[in-house]
Amino acid sequence: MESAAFGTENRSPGPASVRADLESSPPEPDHEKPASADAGSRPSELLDAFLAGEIPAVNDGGGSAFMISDLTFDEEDYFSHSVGGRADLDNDGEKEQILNGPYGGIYLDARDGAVHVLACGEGTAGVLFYTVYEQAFWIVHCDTTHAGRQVYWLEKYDGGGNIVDGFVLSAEYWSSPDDRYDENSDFSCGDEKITMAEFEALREEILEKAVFTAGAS
Ligand SMILES: [Ca+2]
Ligand SMILES: [Ca+2]
Repeated sequence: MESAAFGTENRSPGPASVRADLESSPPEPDHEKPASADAGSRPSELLDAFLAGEIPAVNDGGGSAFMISDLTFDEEDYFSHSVGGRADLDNDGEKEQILNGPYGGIYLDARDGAVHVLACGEGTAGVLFYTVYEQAFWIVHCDTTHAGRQVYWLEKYDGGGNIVDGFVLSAEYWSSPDDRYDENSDFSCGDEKITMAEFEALREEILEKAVFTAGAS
């Protein structure tokens, strides 16, 4: 994860949000299992094995590995997860597993004989969703619920867990009276300044095919 690229307010890194879940749902002491299954296991079988509680998911970003039993699955709990669908989030022809949940939940990629965290919701200033843009899947974090800004961080992955393309689409209006969004806001896409109309057109394009994975349902 390139967590440092995101804002810091009201955010916790993925592993911490997983850890927070541990407090309401104590882990079972089965972390001694090997982190990888048979090297020949297909991605879909590895994801099935994770969902069945047979293997952990590893977090390349430095967080600890976790079992599905470490996550909260309780409809009554706002910080609950639920098993979502599968989609080719990294454009490698294999489907990844979505766990709907807090701030967009967790996306899991099976590769090299193990299940890896590909992306996770990072708080209200880093809400996770995915979309299809320019004929590819993109993983997006967004910050749209705070005053003074609307920011979308878009990242395109390959099957090796690498980010192969990315850009930030943003509107900032900190300095306007009442944090008001209008044509005088600062709009940018990557390094380029754009107009409000260009910003809104791009935002519409990105949101048109967006799939939101926050919440447990
Ligand atoms: Ca894929
Ligand atoms: Ca993959």
